Amino acid sequence: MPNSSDDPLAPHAHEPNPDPPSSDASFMVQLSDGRCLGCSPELLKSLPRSVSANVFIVSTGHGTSGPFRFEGVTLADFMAFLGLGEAFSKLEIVSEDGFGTRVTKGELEKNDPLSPILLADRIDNRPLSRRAGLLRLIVPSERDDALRQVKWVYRIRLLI
Ligand SMILES: Nc1nc2c(c(=O)[nH]1)N[C@H]1C(S)=C(S)[C@@H](COP(=O)(O)O)O[C@H]1N2
Ligand SMILES: [Mo]
Repeated sequence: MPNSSDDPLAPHAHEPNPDPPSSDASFMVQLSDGRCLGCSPELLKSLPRSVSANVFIVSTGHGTSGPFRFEGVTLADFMAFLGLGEAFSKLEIVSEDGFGTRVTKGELEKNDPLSPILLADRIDNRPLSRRAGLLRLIVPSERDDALRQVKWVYRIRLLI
């Protein structure tokens, strides 16, 4: 019988990984037919910019840090820029270390303009370092265990 514990993206206890899996912050968007588009964080600099302020990173093992002001491009704007805004019902956002989460289209549609779901490349008015997670997915509504705050985004996969 399928068990949610077989799914690494289901809620689970997790010790945060402090070390980037690589030095290269390139990432890819994987279409539902398997094809991949290569992307670089540079691309985000030329897109409409958004901010999520008052974000807390709540580690169950190491306490809470923040509030932070994360800046970047909303995940919704990024997918629309690629012309893929209607091409999925869910997105799977994973790092090379296997950590990840899923975001539904419904969540993107009801994005709070004051705290949207972001692909963040800046924190507190400074560039986000690779060590701190470049690119980092920020899901401001998650305030329990940081299990959706994906550091080192490596692949955004479209699920239909
Ligand atoms: N890629 C990746 N992202 C991750 C993790 C991880 O292990 N790998 N750990 C998560 C957990 S459990 C926590 S508490 C936070 C820690 O974020 P920080 O290192 O910025 O404090 O990152 C989250 N994002
Ligand atoms: Mo955590």
